[in-house]
Amino acid sequence: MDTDAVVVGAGFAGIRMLIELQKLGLSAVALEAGSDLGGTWYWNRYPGARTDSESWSYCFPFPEIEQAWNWVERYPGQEEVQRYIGFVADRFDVRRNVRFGQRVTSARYDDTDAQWAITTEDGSCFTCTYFFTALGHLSVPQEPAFPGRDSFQGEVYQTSQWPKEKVDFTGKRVAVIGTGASGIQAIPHIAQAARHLTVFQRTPNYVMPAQNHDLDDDFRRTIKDSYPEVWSMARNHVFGFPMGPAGRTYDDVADGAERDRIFEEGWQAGGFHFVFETFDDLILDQRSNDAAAEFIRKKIRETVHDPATAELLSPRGYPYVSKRPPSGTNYYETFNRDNVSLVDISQNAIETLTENGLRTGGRDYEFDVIVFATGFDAVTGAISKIDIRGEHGVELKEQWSGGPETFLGIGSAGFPNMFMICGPQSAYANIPVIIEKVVEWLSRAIEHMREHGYRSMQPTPQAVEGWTKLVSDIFGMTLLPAGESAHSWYLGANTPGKPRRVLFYFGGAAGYFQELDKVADADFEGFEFSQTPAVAVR
Ligand code: NA7
Repeated sequence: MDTDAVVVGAGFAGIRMLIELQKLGLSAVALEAGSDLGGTWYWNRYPGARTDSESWSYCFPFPEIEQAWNWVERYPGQEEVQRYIGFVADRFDVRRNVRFGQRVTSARYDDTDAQWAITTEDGSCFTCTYFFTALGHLSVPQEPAFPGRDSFQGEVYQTSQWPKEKVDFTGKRVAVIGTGASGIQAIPHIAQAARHLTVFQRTPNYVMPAQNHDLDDDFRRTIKDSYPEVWSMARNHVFGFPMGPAGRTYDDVADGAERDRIFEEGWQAGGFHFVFETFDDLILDQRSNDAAAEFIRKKIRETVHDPATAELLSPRGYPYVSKRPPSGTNYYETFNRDNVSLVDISQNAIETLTENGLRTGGRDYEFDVIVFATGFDAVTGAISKIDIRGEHGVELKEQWSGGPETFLGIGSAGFPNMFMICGPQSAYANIPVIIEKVVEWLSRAIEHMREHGYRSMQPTPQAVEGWTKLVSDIFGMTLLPAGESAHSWYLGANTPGKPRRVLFYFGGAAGYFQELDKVADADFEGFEFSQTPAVAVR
């Protein structure tokens, strides 16, 4: 099949791109491995899965959708978000352009006719001029290679590959391995049903209370009436949230009690409000970070009755936010239940799975169910699973063997018309807000090519080098590099053997948007264009 564009993935990014391609009058097909829309929200259907972004900013700024769609919760659950994506796709009638059950295995650029050939697992081939990847940052599950994996006779689940049917934990002895965002959301739900739940924790997290709740009609009305302001705030916010800056730094508040009052306000506001509305230098000034970290540890001690368990749950030795901070609902409270226990595996790795459970620290534990909440081969995992070859047959995997190198997180040198929607080194922020901007930018880029009769574009090696350095320099100005010791996926440090490379632009959503605009306003400076397959124009 030949189309103008192929989009790989039908989550937020894929659907938004299809809508844009339709507006541009281009023919397009999206190839999706799952059997429905949703991407992350299709696969991650474990109990408790929900966003850590408030619903009214975890969406697209289409006025007709904003008015028609009614968010139910402050932080929508998996089902609600997936339904939203379907609603948007149907409103714009793009679902018919999605081919489900199509896992892409290779993408090859043909130098002679400047076309991409995209092949899927079942051997189908799609040729196109524009090749978009919309793969998500967290789409390749990672299960540690524990010995004895096949010997375990009970049920095994992975949070990010959860079955569509309800999993019944009633009366069962359950293990959860991993206390990242997924484990933290699943644990309180599993604990309610299980006979006994044992949580295996390697690194304690700083868990914010989500303070989730249902939305009422008055609130929905207010939001619907103020979407222009919501988006304006989100686009100017460092993380793409409709929040203002805290407007103060550590040194502005000398009194410890006053500082705690500010932290308490952030804690009550919930989720990322604690990060962004307390002190603006939390990830820049160690003292500010230490104060926040100590406040959170105090909250853990106040919540968890058993002091030894509270201490085990208390993160130490790495800065707050240097690992992505999760939001939880009744997370710390769950450890007060009689049927929940916590096992620290920071010093004693899981040695092996056994027929009846697992062994760690020389002790055998018996389970009916083991749940892996062990995260993802983040950001580069999905793209590295596709055999992508650009000009002259150059392999992307080979080019990125030391870590990804992109310009703006969108393009890589030597890969004409391959566009990553929020690829490696794009902005780390509330993802739909970033997707919206990137898709608009891509639309402008395509219009630019059409106006000038260009056939293809790709970033120059210099632009890629400059961007990679900028991304690394910005990261180095923060406290975030210290997250490496705590296996932060911002750096790929959660995946054994993965080259360490800063995987995101941490200059904020607004900073990223300025960079994108600067490039587009200067006739896409940093990209080279080609009118025919053979002639490059700088
Ligand atoms: P995360 O945040 O990467 O969490 C994975 C968890 O699994 C984390 O607690 C890990 O411990 C643990 N883990 C990983 N490997 C092992 C091994 N070998 N042994 C024991 N424990 C292990 O993934 P999530 O799915 O929870 O969340 C990903 C993102 O989704 C999240 O940040 C949000 O953006 C949404 P570690 O901390 O590495 O010591």
